[in-house]
Formats: sequence, structure tokens, C-alpha cells
Amino acid sequence: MVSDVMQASKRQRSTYTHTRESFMDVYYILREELMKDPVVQSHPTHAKEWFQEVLDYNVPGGKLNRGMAVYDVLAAIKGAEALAEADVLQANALGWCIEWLQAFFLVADDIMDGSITRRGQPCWYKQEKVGMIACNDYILLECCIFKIIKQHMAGHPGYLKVMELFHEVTYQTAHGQLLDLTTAPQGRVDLSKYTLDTYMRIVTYKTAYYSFYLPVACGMVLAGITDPQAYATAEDILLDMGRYFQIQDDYLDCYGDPEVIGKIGTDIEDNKCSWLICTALQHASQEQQDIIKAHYGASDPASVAHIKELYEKLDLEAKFKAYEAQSYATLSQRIAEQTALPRLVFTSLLDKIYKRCK
Ligand code: GPP
Ligand code: MG
Ligand code: MG
Ligand code: MG
Repeated sequence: MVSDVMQASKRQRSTYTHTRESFMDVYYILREELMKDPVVQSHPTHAKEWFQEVLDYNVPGGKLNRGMAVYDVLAAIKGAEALAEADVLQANALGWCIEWLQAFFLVADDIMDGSITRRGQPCWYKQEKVGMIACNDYILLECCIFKIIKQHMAGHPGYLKVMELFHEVTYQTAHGQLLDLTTAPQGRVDLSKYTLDTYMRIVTYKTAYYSFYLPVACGMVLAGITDPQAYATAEDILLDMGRYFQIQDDYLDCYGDPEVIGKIGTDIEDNKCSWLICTALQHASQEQQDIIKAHYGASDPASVAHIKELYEKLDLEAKFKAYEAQSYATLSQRIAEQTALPRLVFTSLLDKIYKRCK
């Protein structure tokens, strides 16, 4: 196993540029390691095949921004030329752990949100043969994270810190999901709960920690940074970036092209406390609030159309664009002012998401 890993890593290093393809190379290494695990090896063929399909269907098909960021952060701090083969492999293995975490969350989230498509294909649980077996599959996806960390980090001075990071961030995200789900009970619209304060709390926990703080914190651990103040500064900026990212997600849920974003929005039907509805409520007249009360959280297409029409009247697209410009300007300034980390750590992430369409 070790020699397979080293060979693939050499192949990667000899022509090393950090591309989607070189990152994918590491996916195949990790998948092979997981398939060689004694428990999996002892399975009958159909179970081995099922496990591999769970991985291939759910782990690698996204934008891979979160996963690839770990290497980018490490390289921004230490300089790419200072990194040995083993450092690159370790960074990409941890990057894949974040993609595994995301796969675990998305398989579960799609069941909870009643979603239909994800990354341009039916949600895993929507496959005829899968259904609620998906609940066990997302547990397996989570377990893989700790197998990979052990395989690639055991003996590293940052091993415990990385383990704790993944546990803590999973805990934070599950609490975010708790807030997301309980603020939007099915069939019961309580508009008084839909404030931007409540919204920011939900998205900080359900999205910002795992999507932005986690990749950077992993890169920092690999770079040997131990100063708690550096982590606190990074967290502060990255949580803000993560909130901006989820606001974009909410905007795209309504205004994005499903062909491009790879999923069909369900926020209006699901009664979600989204940025759009919170902003709409801030500007709605009494009459418009009555329309929201009557139609938000209902799954019939006519109700959804009423809400979208109201969003048009309130010009939420323009309000989002203004928010986006403001958010970018504020983040850029804070990145320029901090001295904890090279600016590139933050700007490489921000540039990837600014004005994103997917
Ligand atoms: C995104 O919410 C948040 C998650 C995917 C975290 C889920 C956490 C769990 C503990 C399961 P979303 O529902 O807006 O995402 P999307 O629009 O991609 O469905
Ligand atoms: Mg959700
Ligand atoms: Mg969802
Ligand atoms: Mg969404």
C-alpha cells in the first residue's frame, strides 16, 4: 500500500502543478486505501461494489474548491518550492477529507431538504436502489474521514489538532443544521423568526465553519502554525466569507440556472429562513407580508410563483448585487489590514467565489 501511495505521489510531483487532475489522482489513492481496509476486503463482492459506488457517486463530483484550498493555503504560507512530496500528498489527503465531509453532509441534507438533484444528477437517496440506505451511507462517508486522517497524519505533530478540528467542525455544522431545520418547521410559517440576525447565526454554523474555516485551519496546522491568535484572526475573516458564500447559495437557489448550479432550488417550498425571505420581510408592506404568510413554505407551483413575483417587486436581485459588492469591499479591506497570514491565503478563496454563478 505504501509503495502504491508513493508511486502515485511521485507521478504527481514530477509534473506537479495543482490542478483538478492532480487533486483527483489523490482521490484514487485514498479510494484504493479505503478499499484495501480489512473490513471492506472481507465483504462479499456486492458490498465492496456498493461502498465504492457510494464514494464515486458522492465524493468527487463537486467544484472541489474546499478540498483544493488546503494545499493552496499551505503553499501560500510556506512557498510551493519549500514543499516535499510528502507535504503535498498530506495536504491533498486532508483536502479530500473536507470533500468527504461535504459528501456526508450533502447526502444527509438532501434527504432532510427533500431535494431532487445534486451536482447535475439525482440525489443519492433518490436512486431507486438506495432510498434510506443512504442514511447508513452517509455514516460510512463520515467514518472514511478518520481512516484517511489516521493513514496520512499519524505521527505528525498536528495529528490531534486535525482530529479535533474535524470533530468540532462537524459538531458546529450539525448545530447549524439544527437551527436551519427548526427555524423552518414544515407547514408552519412564523415570520417573526425570519430576521437577518437569526439567519446569520444559522449560516455561520451550517456553512461557514466547514466550508471556509476548516480548509484554512488544516493548511495552517500543516504549516506548523500554533499561535491561537492567528487561528482567531483567520476564523473571524473566514466566517464572514462563509456567510457571504451561503447568501450567494440562497440567491442561486432562486435565481441560479439549475443546469449550471446542478441542483433545483427548494428553499421557498421548504419554508427556509433564507437571505431572500429575510431581506424581503425587511422591506415588505403589510399587504406584501400577507402574501408571504399565505404562500411561503407551500409546495404548489402557484404559491412559489407568488413569492418569486414578490421578490421581483422588491427588487431583491439588485439588493443582492449591492450586498455582494459591499461584502467584497469589506472583506478585501480586512484581508489587507491583517498581518496574521499572507493575503493570498484569503484572496485565493475570495476570488474563487466572488460573483459566482455556481
Ligand atoms: C447547506 O445548506 C448546508 C449543509 C449542506 C450542511 C448540512 C449539515 C448536516 C449536518 C447534514 P443548504 O441546504 O442550503 O445546501 P444546498 O442548497 O446545497 O442543499
Ligand atoms: Mg439544508
Ligand atoms: Mg439543501
Ligand atoms: Mg441552498
